[in-house]
Amino acid sequence: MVLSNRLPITLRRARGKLQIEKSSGGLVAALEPAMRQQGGAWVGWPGGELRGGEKLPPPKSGADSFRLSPVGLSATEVRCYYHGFSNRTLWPLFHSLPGRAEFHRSDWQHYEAVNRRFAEAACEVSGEADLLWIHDYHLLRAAWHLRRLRPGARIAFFLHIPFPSFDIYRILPWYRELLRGLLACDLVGFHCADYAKNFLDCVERLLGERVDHDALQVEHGHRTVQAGAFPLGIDYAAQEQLARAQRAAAPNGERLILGVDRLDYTKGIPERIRAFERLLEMHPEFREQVVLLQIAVPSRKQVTEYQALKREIDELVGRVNGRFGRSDWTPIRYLYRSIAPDRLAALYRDADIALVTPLRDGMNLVAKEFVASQVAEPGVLVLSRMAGTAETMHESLRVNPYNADSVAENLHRALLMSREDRLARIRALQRRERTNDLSAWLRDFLGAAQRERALLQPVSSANFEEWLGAFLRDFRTALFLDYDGTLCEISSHPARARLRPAARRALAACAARSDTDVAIVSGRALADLRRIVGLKDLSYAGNHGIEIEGPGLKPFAHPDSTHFRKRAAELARELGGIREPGVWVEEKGASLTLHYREADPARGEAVAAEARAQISAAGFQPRDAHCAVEARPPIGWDKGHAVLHMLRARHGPAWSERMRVIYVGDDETDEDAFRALQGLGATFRIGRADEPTLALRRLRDVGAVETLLRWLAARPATATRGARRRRVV
Ligand code: ADQ
Repeated sequence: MVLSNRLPITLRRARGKLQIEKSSGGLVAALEPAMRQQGGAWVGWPGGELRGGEKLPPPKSGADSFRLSPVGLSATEVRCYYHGFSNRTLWPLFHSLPGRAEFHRSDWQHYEAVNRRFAEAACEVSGEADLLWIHDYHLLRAAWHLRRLRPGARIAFFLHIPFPSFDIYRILPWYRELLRGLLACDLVGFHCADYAKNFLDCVERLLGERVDHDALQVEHGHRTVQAGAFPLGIDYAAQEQLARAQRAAAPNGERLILGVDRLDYTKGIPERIRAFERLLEMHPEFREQVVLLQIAVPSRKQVTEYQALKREIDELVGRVNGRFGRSDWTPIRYLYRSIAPDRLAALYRDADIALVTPLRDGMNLVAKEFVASQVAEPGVLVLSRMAGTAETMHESLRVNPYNADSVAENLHRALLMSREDRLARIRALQRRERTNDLSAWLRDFLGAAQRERALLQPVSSANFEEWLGAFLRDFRTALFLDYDGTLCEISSHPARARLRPAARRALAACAARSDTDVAIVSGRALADLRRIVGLKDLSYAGNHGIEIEGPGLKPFAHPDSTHFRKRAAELARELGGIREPGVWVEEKGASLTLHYREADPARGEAVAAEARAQISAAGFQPRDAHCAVEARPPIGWDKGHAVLHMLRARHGPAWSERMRVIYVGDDETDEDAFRALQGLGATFRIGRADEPTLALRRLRDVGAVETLLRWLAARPATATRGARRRRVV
């Protein structure tokens, strides 16, 4: 099941009548043959709207058929999702041209809505066992919606454009959402190893997910996401055959330099024309000897930047031709149109040089088509280092497209290159492309998409040494831990949530160190928390920090809490009116929690809704927890306030000069502490990875917290007390 922005067919309306044409472009050419072979369905935008009664062509009968599932887009959606967010935001940014990128919230909102519709359409027409294969930058959020609709689905993604470096990527205001979109997949494929590396780097640094850089895997909660490089190939045999079938062009004695592109600013066409101009300046002997034939297919004509680019190229061509042209020789021939594949194959075959100089390109199929078409006199490929193809096409003459002098020098070198040298280079290029062709790509990608993956190895002490070793050295450590879901698994009843003996030992060992303060910060009532943890030498903050006590601390109760105790008791009585088996109320002084974990799952949401309404009506704040709703007094005090209070109370207002803080938690209420400690501490969120977090890193489970405790307990004692400053993680 394929999802891509465009279907392999395009609807056009000429004089009111619907016409159906085959879509152009590398993606369709690559996938259509595979879909014909395998069957399945293809979800995409047909480029126009069907009116009442009109239908898409029926599927061909027999095994080689696949269905088309059109997603209609309104004019606003085309403007905001397609021309806007896809082509004005993501396209320039992902091509490392951030100066050209625009960021508009409404474009983003339409992008999100259209991605959701694609996901819904895919669910309608696919079966549970189907592989859902999403393509390209228009649909970076689709997997996130698919995963919600179908948690067990097998989802793969392939990006046809570059994935930029961390430095560029983080400019995007919605960087988290897009990364989380990709992490909803099982496999995320790129053209190049460099792009996969950039992606993993962003996932690690921006989302705090654990990454195995050797295996190219991400620990995403309880799933493993595989990244990888799958360089796209062309249908080599077909291209070669097409080139052979063309008549030889009548020789007119000129050497031909060929440029073939969509008219796009990433393709570096003006830069290429300037480099050709430099060649004519630096090497006048080639005037009247060479011609640059530049063919540019019109593209994205509605976007103003593309209109401006077209004008720039028109002017540049005019200038160079005016400057160097003779009555019988025009240096640049420029065609602004699409060319039929057979004609293009003949040009590729007969060109002396293919000049492929994008400023940035995901892969670039023109370079590959040129190589496959070299069935006559061998030519030379001059190729930009910024194209994905440059990662493998070593035998081309690789250039920096921004350096006109160097491109001109390489053109000069190519024009003078001996036949033996040209032949050796082109044969090596051909061999690689013949082997790594389109069907090899499909086989590799689909093979990887079907593979089962084990979870990453659990975190080890070495991981914590790497993340925290330098951060903690020479400082006292203040360690804050949530209890339920962090130090022990969530259980069906709070009374059953017991610390494992190994965790209790490690916790006690941390607390016994003279250079480490340990505090437990929980939504439980203080007395309950102290009882269930059962360790001395620790501080405890109960009721989300409304009540605090511990060594070196004056017992603290928030001044407003007494007032709310009475009202909480009343609210508890009211909530007792929800008579549902398995539902019960835990009274915690100034707050309370209604638990429904043991209730009929089908009734859970209704119970929670009723509880939330009653809690709000009583003037408390309802907050969702694990199969529970908490009622918190509206006193503007949370775990974040509690942590900062404890640090100040114990170590004075300048605590940050002496202390390093670690906070570990697993739920929404811990986010308050993560926010309060931003830039001040090392924060970890445990468990599910599909919720957003402000923590710096994520850990999979309670076992990881135990490892952290053991590492903290065993590390060498701090010698000096915080005189030196170190970077904040
Ligand atoms: P594009 O940016 O479209 O593709 P490219 O890979 O070069 O770039 O593919 C262009 C295709 O259009 C080629 O097959 C070429 O033959 C054809 N074409 C170009 N100009 C033409 C003309 N004037 N007439 C007829 N045909 C023409 C995106 C990414 C690329 C990535 C592909 C596939 O930007 O980096 O290689 O997807 O993943």
